[in-house]
Amino acid sequence: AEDGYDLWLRYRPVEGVRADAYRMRVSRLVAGDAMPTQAVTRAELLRGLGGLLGAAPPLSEAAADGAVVVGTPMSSPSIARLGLELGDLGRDGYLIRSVTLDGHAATVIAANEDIGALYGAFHFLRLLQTGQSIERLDVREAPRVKLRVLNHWDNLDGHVERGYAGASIWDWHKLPDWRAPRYADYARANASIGINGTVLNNVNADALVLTPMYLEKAAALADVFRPYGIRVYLSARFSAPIEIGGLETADPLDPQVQRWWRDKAEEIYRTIPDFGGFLVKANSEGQPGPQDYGRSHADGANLLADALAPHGGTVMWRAFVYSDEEPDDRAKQAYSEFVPLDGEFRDNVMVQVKNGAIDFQPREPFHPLFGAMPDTPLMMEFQITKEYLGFATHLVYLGPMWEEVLRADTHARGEGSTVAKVIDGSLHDHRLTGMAGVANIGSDRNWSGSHFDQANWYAYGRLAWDPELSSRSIAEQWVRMTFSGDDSFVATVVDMMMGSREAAVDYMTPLGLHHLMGSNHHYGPGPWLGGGPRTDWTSVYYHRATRAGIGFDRTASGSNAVAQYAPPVAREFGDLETVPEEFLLWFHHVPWDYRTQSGRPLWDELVHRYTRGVDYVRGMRETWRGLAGDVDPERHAQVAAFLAIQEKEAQRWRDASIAYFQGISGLPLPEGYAPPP
Ligand code: GCW
Repeated sequence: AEDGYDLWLRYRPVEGVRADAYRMRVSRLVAGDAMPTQAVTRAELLRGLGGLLGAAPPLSEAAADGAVVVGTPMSSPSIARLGLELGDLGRDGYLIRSVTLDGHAATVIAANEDIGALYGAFHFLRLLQTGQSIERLDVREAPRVKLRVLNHWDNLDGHVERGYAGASIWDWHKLPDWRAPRYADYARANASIGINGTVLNNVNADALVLTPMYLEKAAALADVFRPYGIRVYLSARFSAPIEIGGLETADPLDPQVQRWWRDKAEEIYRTIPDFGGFLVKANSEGQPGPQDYGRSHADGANLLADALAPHGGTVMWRAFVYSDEEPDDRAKQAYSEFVPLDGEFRDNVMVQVKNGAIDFQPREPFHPLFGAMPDTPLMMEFQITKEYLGFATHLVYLGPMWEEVLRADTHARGEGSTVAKVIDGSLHDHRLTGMAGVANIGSDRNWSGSHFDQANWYAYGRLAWDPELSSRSIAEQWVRMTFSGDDSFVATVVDMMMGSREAAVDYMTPLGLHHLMGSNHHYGPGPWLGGGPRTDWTSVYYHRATRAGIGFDRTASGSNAVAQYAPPVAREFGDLETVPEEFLLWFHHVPWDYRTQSGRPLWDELVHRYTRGVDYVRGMRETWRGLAGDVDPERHAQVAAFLAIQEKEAQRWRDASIAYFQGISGLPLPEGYAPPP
């Protein structure tokens, strides 16, 4: 059934002349299976080529015309004999090349390590899945980022925090004895896009996950993932020494606490020899942390880093913090707390920074920490699950949002100091590099809660591999593999996807507005929300609308958050003349009649954009309706139904927001715009 379970690894038959051309080039497969990674590589090629070409190529030992030869110089005598230049490909890189082997036209997929060959095999399959020529191949690929991990916000009771795709896929109850086949499919999907790590449990962590019973369960998952090059990590609760260790303190400078973590690390590595390390959320949103003992984030991170170091583990310490006291501007807190600690972290610590300073909003300027901690490797944290972008029903392709952030210029070392170069380590010369994506995966048959949300998982992996890829080309590949290779279908769907994020910004939070969603659920509009325990959890704190104007003044006359950026960026954002209009109300408080670039006064422009967002969704519905013949009825119907929900919700966002802001501005709707009901 076309239920989406196969993701982008559908391997449906290629038709026509292209199929014949492929068959000529894929007459047999030369691939070993002596090691687990080799075995899964060979199995994937047989499965993929079998599906794409109608029959799997026979396995063979010797080269022949049309042989596909996969392996490393160690595993494959043929590859060793070719004397390929593999030096700079590292552990994960590969090359794919059309060669002459013992007088035969063959294709080699070669790497230094088995895992590189697996990545190469997936790349080769992708060429066929996307209808590329495989006649004269000369591909060289190596990832630009070392740790490419998913963060599951999965609780041990099966609930997924901010998860919209059913319950957790980890069936803790049946682990370790029952290893659901789905775990291997999860690993295949991730390996196909280069993901090499997964944090199994929520950053709001339960210390129980570090007890022997759960470590056994995690070890079973690690066994399933290992052949696919995926390491298991766990979120560690900072107070675990108290909760499961019987200590009275979790003070990072206490020798007993240090010993506890060292012993715990040893125990973990006895159970999971290739354990990746810890992810930690500390002193944020009520989580325990080093500050509870008057210590710094560096003290806390180094405690765990020292425990993991003898085993080669890494600490991913989150910078998503905000203090118990109410700030003058929450956007400034992570920078204020972390920049003074630059250089104080151990070598095996990475600081994991969300893309923006508030919280995964539909649009935020890049986080001011990027570029501001030259002596600390910073990891990117993107949110694949769409907490603030309509959950699973809204069709919102996140590729353009991530691309926008990665291409943003921090100016930390002059022009061209993009966020991508911070993340890939090239800007400040770091070898430890990483990207994290908060997973959108659950027990739903289609994994992600909707067919189009699979694209976000896919795009995340591709960008973690190469942060400079274009989100359009990623979308194009994904559509070809997931739906159809028909050029006009692909162009239509890709266009629709590419505009979808801007549409969500328009109908939710245009012109730099942010954090206007309903409290707790974060789904629908709630710009009117004020009061409560902390103003920085409300909406009115962020939009600051009055009869006179709207927006958060983050310039020198306001919170001066803008000063956290490098001077050229601070100047650009801080000046009304130069601030990009999409960040206008993020940085400035302006009167309702402020003239925007379109010539419309601000109020009219807001109404225009809210309306434009809804119109875009209506357009997507029509477009999709027109594609009924090009997609199987099952998936077509679900996407259509979800688009109908999205239109209703977009309309609600628009109407509610306009009605609310109109109540403040007191201004009439511009001509031609329907009033909210
Ligand atoms: O985005 C917010 C979410 C919380 C989340 C927190 C975080 C895991 O609303 O659910 O908690 O951020 O990133 O720590």
